[in-house]
Amino acid sequence: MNVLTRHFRNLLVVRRQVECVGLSWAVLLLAGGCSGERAGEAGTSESAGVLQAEQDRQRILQALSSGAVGGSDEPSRIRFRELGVDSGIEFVRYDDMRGQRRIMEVNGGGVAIFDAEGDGWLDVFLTNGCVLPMRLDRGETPGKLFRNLHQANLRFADCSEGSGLLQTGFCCGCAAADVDHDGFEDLYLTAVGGNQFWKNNGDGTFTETAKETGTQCGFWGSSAAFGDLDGDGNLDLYVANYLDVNQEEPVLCPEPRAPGGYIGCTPAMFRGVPDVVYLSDGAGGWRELSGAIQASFPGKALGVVICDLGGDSRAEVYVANDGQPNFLLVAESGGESGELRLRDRAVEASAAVNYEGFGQASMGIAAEDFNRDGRTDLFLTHFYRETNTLYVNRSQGDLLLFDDGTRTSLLGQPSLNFLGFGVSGMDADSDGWSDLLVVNGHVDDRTWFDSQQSYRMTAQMFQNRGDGTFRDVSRGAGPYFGQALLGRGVASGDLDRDGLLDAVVSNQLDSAAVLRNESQAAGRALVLKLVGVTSARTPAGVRVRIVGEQPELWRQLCGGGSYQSAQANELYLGGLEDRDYAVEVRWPNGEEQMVEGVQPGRWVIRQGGVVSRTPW
Ligand SMILES: [Ca+2]
Ligand SMILES: [Ca+2]
Ligand SMILES: [Ca+2]
Ligand SMILES: [Ca+2]
Repeated sequence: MNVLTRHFRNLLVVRRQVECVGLSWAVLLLAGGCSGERAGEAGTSESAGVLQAEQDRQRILQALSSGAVGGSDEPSRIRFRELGVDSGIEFVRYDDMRGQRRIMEVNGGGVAIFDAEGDGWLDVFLTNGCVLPMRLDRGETPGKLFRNLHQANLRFADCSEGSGLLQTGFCCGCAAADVDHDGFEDLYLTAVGGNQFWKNNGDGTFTETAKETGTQCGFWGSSAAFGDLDGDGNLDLYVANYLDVNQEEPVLCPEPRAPGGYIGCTPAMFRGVPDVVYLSDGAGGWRELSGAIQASFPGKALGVVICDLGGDSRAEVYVANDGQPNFLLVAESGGESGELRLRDRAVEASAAVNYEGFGQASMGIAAEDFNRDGRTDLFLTHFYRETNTLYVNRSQGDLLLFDDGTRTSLLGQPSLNFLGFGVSGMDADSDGWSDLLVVNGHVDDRTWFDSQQSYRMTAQMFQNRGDGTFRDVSRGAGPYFGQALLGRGVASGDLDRDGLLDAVVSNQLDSAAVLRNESQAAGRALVLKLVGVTSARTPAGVRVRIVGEQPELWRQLCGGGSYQSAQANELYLGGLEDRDYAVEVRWPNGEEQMVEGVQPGRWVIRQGGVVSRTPW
């Protein structure tokens, strides 16, 4: 079955499914129109589809015989060492779990990898929960800021107190970017009952500004992302909101047979709440854009990424909804007011539901060009007994189109017994191909009636083989991948500046983990910090390409991604040799800059020409 046939089938199945979630008939008719046009084309290329299917089958059989499936013991280059409390990061998230299994307790929190004081070294922030309802919070469980001490053995110091970044309340996700162009990255935190916006003062301290900027929101915020949605050069903010919950009298699900007398209620028992967009004036002022999101239902959003998916330098927003079709929001100027509108095009683009037409329980997102064809693909983590799903980007021109590559990539089967949350699409072994680090853990302990359904789960590492398939290399990736945990947020960045991407994981009921990358690098890497001048200082959407590499070797700076976590605002291009390269930078405002004589290493490229190299 080829791309267009699948697209047609998805539209038919989604038509049945969306009735459950209240998608309007207007959208269905629109989708039906598109599918009708393409059905004829699909029929004429049926033989090509059969050939493709046979090629897919051969590739899967070949991969099976080489041990790619089922977690082979064949050694891989990828290896991580968990540093434990020696790293200086000592943190166990508090979620006020008291046995009633309130839905707010089980979704955990995230991690931000960002530069808190502008010294070029990546620091770490972990969000924390508190006693619920929030009015009982006495500030005893703050989020923590850990400053990078620039040591080769990777050490951090807790500098929460000194920085004034004293997060209280029940915080979940985080997003980091320099939103007011002063050279320092600010931090937005989502929460149950009032989000927080920490402005970086540039002197190592932070000030909370959500109330004065009107960005508190008030819904249960899960993930957030920065990106320039209206194209004015200032980074806007998308807040992905989850469920309508009452902190004072939460919905509970008593179950006498369960230990403790309760089971976790499913999200289906709650209403979704709409996401919110805030537009920035670039100087610290924010305005909520009401009616910005043109989708047919409010969504139960857990993850969000802002990325250019169509290749036209215009930002799209992809939203992971829990148990519902996902959103692919395309920016357009709306009606008489000329205000920005984000219209959901996920159904037409075959990116709303998976190959079988199911709206899966989507949590985390990795947006990377996994097959190096120049287009950013999407990988989504999902519930137990659902596959994680790879949406391969087939967009051409103005047509946004995705193909479900879960089966052919071999990423489906190994995810069935896992409940995935955070995911980092990192090139762990520096061969130029983006791999996948997935952290897992159930939301409910169901072991009392189903011993197969683990509560704590191991994290997984999938190596991109460069031929469209991935190999589960978890077993050889270090002892951390043998530990059963409740993994939630994960973010990556080159914390120790050795040219390999490290990661930090936020777990529930267990310590947060610093995973130092000790892989055998297949190639050298270029780590780039891009500094916008006429574009936003954190130039979300910037694309960097290594000239002449085939297949395409490029990266895009996206906002958000993973689950409730903020990835380092740096670009990592691996798989290089020790020689000079020419690097093409496409800034978000369309300016192009060619930088020649770039060797592997850490570089800062400032828009308009200033380039500097820092040795490893
Ligand atoms: Ca720093
Ligand atoms: Ca803007
Ligand atoms: Ca691609
Ligand atoms: Ca790789």
